[in-house]
Amino acid sequence: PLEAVIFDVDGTLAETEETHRQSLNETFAAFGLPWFWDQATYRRLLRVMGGKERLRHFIEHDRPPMAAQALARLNDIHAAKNARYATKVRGGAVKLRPGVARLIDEARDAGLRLAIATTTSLPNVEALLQATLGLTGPDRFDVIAAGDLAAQKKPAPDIFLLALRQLRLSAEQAIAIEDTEQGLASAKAAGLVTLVTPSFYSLGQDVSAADAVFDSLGEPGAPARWLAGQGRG
Ligand code: XBP
Repeated sequence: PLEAVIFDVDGTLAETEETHRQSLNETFAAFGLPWFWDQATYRRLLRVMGGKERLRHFIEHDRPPMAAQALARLNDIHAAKNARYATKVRGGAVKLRPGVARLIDEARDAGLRLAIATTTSLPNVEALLQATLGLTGPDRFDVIAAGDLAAQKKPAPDIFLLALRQLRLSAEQAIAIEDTEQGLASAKAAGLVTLVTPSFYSLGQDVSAADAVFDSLGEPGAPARWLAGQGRG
């Protein structure tokens, strides 16, 4: 039977990527880098999962001005971005997507355990959960598998496999909720039944491998009914 639901974070729990993008652009300016990622650029770069990996890809493939200096300070730039991001999130810049809070409550009421499997750094996840669900928000999740805890980021299955290991469950006992093609690939490679709810930046991606697709987790009844259906048989 179904025992747990494993949530992705960015784009799934909340539309966080515009806040990541703003924090990045502010950080570039603070570091004296003449770079600006507009939405089209960010949409393209989001195909590379992980903030550090994305920056490295941009430096090595786009060859922007001051690439060498930036590469030497990659970890500092990423840490500064995350500090700005966490401040914005704590200030209420990001809301949960419709239906997310209700689904979390309904899943817990139904006796399911909750977990997170994300590419994002752990402090960012905690800031988001505290800002949106209250200071005890992170406690609603039995397992938070985040960022560099996995050797390989999505679309590799590592982070979902880590969440399953920490839950002490096999893939048949859990389902994943994702928003992107790469996240879906990661969850599927881990053997999980996967629900996809496309987000601002992932809209239009090929998510035909999903077991279910909902425009929003707030569709009346539908995601919860689907979830309940997964427990049978
Ligand atoms: C989304 C990502 C992250 C965020 C930025 O991950 O790829 O890189 O864009 O976060 P997911 P960091 O969908 O798995 O939650 O800079 O902390 O990586």
